[in-house]
Amino acid sequence: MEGEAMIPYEGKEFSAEEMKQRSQTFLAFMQQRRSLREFSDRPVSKDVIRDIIMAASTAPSGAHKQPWTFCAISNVELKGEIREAAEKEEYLNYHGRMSDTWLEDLKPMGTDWNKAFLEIAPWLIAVFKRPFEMVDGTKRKNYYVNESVGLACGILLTAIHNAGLVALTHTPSPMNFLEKILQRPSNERAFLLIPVGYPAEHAQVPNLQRKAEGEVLVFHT
Ligand code: IYR
Repeated sequence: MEGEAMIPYEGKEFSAEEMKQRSQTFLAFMQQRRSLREFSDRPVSKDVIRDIIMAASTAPSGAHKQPWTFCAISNVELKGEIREAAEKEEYLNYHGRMSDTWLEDLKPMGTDWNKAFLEIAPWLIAVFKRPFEMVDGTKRKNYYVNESVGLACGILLTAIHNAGLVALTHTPSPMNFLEKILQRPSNERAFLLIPVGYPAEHAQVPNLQRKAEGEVLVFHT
């Protein structure tokens, strides 16, 4: 039995000064987030991974259907299987399936088909979207599934950064091998594969600049 239909909102309000301080501090903190491809094999506790994922699962979703499943993998054999399958697809991507323009655009990232990080990182988080649910043997569509799961992944990456860890938003393509290896039910589709851990010692990142305010923000006041 659910509780009452509506309950009072219990949010915290900050003074104008505190609000300004918090938003500036958070922006500066988020400016430090980087996608990494060089991970340490240092272990990360299961409790931290659980908290990070449950933070992601607070995301808003269409009709509050929460159409996501997060598989957190530290099992060495499974990570090996996932790496092997991902590299098989990526080899084909980098050797003919991706356009010349795409390969050119990726040059600054220094990527190739080798995905050693899938075995080195202590955890892989495989995110699945659930386009529909099976309810009493019938299909019930979920709503705004990509938007909902994308929002959850944004919070996931923020929670990882907040914990002082690093991640890569990895998109092996196609990635239906994840559904098979992790034996997901028929209503789940792989959405993203996110290695999580500490950065490798002396890890490097591409020297990229983020767009400036004038390029991404339009005020209508
Ligand atoms: N999925 C490939 C290619 C790739 C594509 C984009 I768009 C990137 O920003 C980075 C990589 C890979 O992971 O190597």
